[in-house]
Amino acid sequence: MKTQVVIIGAGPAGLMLGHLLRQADIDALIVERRSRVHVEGRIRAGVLEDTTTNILDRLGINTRLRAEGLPHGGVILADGERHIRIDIEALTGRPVMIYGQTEVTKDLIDAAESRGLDILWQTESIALHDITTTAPYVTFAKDGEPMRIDARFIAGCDGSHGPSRKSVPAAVSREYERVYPFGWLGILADVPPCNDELIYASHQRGFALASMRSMTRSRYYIQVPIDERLEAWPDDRLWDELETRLGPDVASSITRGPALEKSIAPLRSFVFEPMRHASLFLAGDAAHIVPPTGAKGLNLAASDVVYLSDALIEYFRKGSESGIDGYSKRALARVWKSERFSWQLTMLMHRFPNDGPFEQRMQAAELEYIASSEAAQRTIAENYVGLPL
Ligand code: RFL
Ligand code: PHB
Repeated sequence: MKTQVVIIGAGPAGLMLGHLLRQADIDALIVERRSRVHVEGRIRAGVLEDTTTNILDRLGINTRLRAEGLPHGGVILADGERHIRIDIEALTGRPVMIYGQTEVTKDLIDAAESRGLDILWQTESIALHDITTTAPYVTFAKDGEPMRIDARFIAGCDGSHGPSRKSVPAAVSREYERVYPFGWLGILADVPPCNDELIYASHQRGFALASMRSMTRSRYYIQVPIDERLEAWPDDRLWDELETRLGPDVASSITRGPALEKSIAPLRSFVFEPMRHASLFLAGDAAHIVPPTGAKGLNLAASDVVYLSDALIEYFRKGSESGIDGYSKRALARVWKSERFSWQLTMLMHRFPNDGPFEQRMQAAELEYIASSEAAQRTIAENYVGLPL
């Protein structure tokens, strides 16, 4: 097979990139390791910046998003004593949108066929070849048959464990990493949310987050030690802990229900530079990871592929390489700012095992400052809603 851009991975990065290229009449094809059912069922992000909703608008894949998404004009930081409301919309003029990554993924997959975006599901053993030439190709197996796709470019949108990043030699790349000594235990349940806006709570026993997917589906998280076992958290223990950490006022509004999904995700900050190596481009989690505290992962995947599709369209339409040459630098500039925000919010809101009374007073003083300063609230609001592209 032959195409112009072969995309590895049908997560948000790969799917959005594929659609942006197809909209510009560029041939693209996606190769995905998992099944469609698996990809559509993965429970992940829930908060979309308007940079991300704008892409879905631009693609015309927004009917359900506009009908079912919940615009949120504010977000709450709670510190045990008070709720600090960050009025995102008043401070930035823009809201964020609550719409699950599962729904974004489903909408993009549903629209793929009619737009000539082929997705090959359940492929095995993908390998990248000749990426330093202008005729790279990938090989893999599908239904036991060996296959090969030739392309002008390869887009590595294969997430944090995919093979694309590993194809870039260590001699020309650099990794930056911070691993946090805790994870997030998440629960999804078909119960109404406890509050009409998200609550990020800093508590002596650890961080907690009250989020939602809709007015009938809630998503909650608590900070747990990195080596925590899921079996240690039957639903009732988790609901008890959420009530404690979110505080009595919120607790009285929590509706309990059986877990539709429950899992523990480790927290990590990671950046891989550069995001291009000759004919290979990296986008999304393949190039960087943020801790989920800032709700930035999916949104960074979206901004990467806007930059990348712009660059590839310029290349195929005008024969100009300036866009593709500038891609890595342009994308990384936004990546590092989101890394900073996600790291800072993580440091502010979590309990660190080695922190003493001084560090805890610093967290308390920072929350106190945020509560009293519109400038501090504006800084949080403009980062949370998404920095301009
Ligand atoms: P994905 O979604 O991981 O997709 C990569 C795809 O590549 C496939 N793949 C392969 N395909 C072929 N061959 C191979 N060898 C392959 N290896 C892998 C995978 O099967 C998969 O389909 O990466 P992408 O597209 O870059 O998207 C990134 C986002 O998924 C991620 O950043 C977000 O989910 C992060 N995130 C959040 N982001 C937000 O913007 N807002 C949030 O509120 C938010 N909350 C979260 C989150 C992530 C979480 N977890 C589970 C880590 C909450 C959590 C708990
Ligand atoms: C979620 O609803 O899954 C969610 C919301 C906000 C975050 C992280 C995750 O910061």
